[in-house]
Amino acid sequence: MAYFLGLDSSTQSLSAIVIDTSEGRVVVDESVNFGSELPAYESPQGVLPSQDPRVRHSDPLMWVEALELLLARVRERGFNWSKIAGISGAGQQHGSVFLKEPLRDAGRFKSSQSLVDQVRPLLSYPTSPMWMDSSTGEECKEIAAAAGGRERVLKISGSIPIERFTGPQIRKIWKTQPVAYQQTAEIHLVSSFMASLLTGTSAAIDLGDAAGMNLLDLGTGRWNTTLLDATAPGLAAKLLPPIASHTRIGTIAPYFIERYGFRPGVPVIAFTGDNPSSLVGMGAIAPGTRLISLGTSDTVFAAMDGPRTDPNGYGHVFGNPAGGFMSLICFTNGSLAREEVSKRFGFDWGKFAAAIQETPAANGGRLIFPYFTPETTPRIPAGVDLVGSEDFVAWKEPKEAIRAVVETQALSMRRFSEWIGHAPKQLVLTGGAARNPGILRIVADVFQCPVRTLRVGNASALGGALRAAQAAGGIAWKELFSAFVALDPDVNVQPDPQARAAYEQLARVFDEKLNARLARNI
Ligand code: ADP
Ligand code: XUL
Repeated sequence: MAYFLGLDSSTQSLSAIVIDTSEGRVVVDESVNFGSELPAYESPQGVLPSQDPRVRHSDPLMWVEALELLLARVRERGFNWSKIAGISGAGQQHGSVFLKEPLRDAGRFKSSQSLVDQVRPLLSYPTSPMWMDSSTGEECKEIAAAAGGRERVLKISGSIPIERFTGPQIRKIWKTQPVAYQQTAEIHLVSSFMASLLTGTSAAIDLGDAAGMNLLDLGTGRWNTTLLDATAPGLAAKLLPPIASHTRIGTIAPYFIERYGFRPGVPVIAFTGDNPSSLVGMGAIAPGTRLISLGTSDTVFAAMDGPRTDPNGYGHVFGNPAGGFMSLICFTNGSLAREEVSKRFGFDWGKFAAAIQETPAANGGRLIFPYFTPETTPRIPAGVDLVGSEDFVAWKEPKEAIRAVVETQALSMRRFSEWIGHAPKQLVLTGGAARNPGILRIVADVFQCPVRTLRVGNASALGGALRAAQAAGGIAWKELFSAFVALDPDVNVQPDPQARAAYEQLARVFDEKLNARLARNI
């Protein structure tokens, strides 16, 4: 049996990739978009509406229903799920799911009823705080104070207390929803929640995703008592001990065997975070390649030799699912900001790319900050006008405005990823926006570095399938990468050396303007 399934439960969609390792082919590549296909959840971009711009939650039942929809659709299109020999996957990082009871009986989900109806009563809190939430500034301060300072939290967990990270989010639930917290028996990340559904039994959190919680001791790979105590009382009892990412957590639950025709006994390998999974899906488990994912958020990441931390407190250290560590910097206003400007001007992605081609590098020194929602890198809280809407209104020329937003994003990625060290020799890009030639051009010119993309677009779902093949199928990474991770021969964007000086100048403008705005507003 040579078919392996990788799932990716991301912000806006759930995707599945099936690889056939005997033929070296991707045989299924399918997605369910939450906003357009599950409108009943009223989450156009995968997130529930909220009066407070800092609060961002999602409905975990939407992810459950998407799983059913996806499995049914792939089967309707003629794929037989009984071919699958191993499953793994990934979830958007940091988001938490609160369960009233641990799942112990793999047979508890009955195939005669929908999974959504059976999961609903298990939730001790109906929604999941997710990575775009920035409402836990107070909790971050409290955790830092109780744990001996931000630097200490950084040293132990690889990140200072971060608003979107799970620990501060859990603390907020404990403070504001004490009954729900008290009724919670188990807390999951999106990754371990999705894995638990598939096996019908509670899945532990893997070391890759666990590092995004402000709770893990990176050195020992265990939950850290100081951080647990600083976060919420009784937290240790609500978390299963973290596990290595290659751990086989169980086999596919009878529910999926009966409903979708999976073979009994198919192993499920621990799920991980979408970024750690992309590291695998991009074949970059060893240090040396710098990766950029242009999804809902933009992330810059790379495998690391050791757990070196960002002295400025913006970057993070996560677990590398293949062992060791990875660095990551996350920019909340990635595609969110690009969508915002393209919508304002009524530009589709084709016109968006053309706008960049028709305007000069560095736009004569003008910038537009892309902070349409609160930003994590640099930290821009809600209520602060950092887009500089006065600049925006003054932009009579939409094409220049589009270039300005993307250039500012690229400059920000360059500046805030400097701590990773060594200048990259090549950048490999993935995510929805990596299809846009205009964006690739700007990234190549700003970094003065060649930009490549991969043949299989969804690196996170592919990473899930590859991890399943490695851990459940015993296939070596090298073999898997040579079969499935190929650079797209048609995309090789060389930097324009003539743009170098213009971007050095623009980088200085960026620093000055950003520092001035940060000083003025915060
Ligand atoms: P996520 O995994 O975070 O849900 P994806 O990597 O699937 O995100 O990327 C989805 C986003 O990619 C869309 O929201 C859209 O803004 C953006 N996108 C899709 N196609 C293009 C394109 N041709 N140019 C620019 N952005 C695009
Ligand atoms: C990473 C982060 C996002 C989410 C959603 O720290 O918050 O990239 O994983 O993709």
